[in-house]
Amino acid sequence: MLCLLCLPWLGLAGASPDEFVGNVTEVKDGDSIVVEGMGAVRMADIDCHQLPSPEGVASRDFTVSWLQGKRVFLDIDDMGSRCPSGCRICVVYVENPDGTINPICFNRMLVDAGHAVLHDRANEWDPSLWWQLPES
Ligand SMILES: [Ca+2]
Ligand SMILES: [Ca+2]
Repeated sequence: MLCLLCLPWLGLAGASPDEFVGNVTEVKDGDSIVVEGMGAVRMADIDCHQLPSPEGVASRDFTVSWLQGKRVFLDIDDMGSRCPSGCRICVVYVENPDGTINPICFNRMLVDAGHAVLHDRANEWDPSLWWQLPES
């Protein structure tokens, strides 16, 4: 039995990827997904290139390859911000093959891969902290 409380995310500065767990049923574009039981989710503090530009397609394909059908862990905005269409704003974490949570959030992975740029909006996160991981 997986012990959720034993997963090593507690050392993450300000991160709480335990607020929702669900499978990704749809990837709308690079930074927008649909999570089973949660609905539409917009990734916080980043902007991907827009579809249908080639860069937008590449961003979406990157997210599809990582997240489509996969289990994700969501840190939901404690300040309650929503995207213009009403969806939740979240930081997304992926699962390692051994079932632990990858401490590098997917929002950062999109930026590191060149598929998104930072856009620090009013919410609970300072995205610069995503590059400050604790020693393990
Ligand atoms: Ca939160
Ligand atoms: Ca922010």
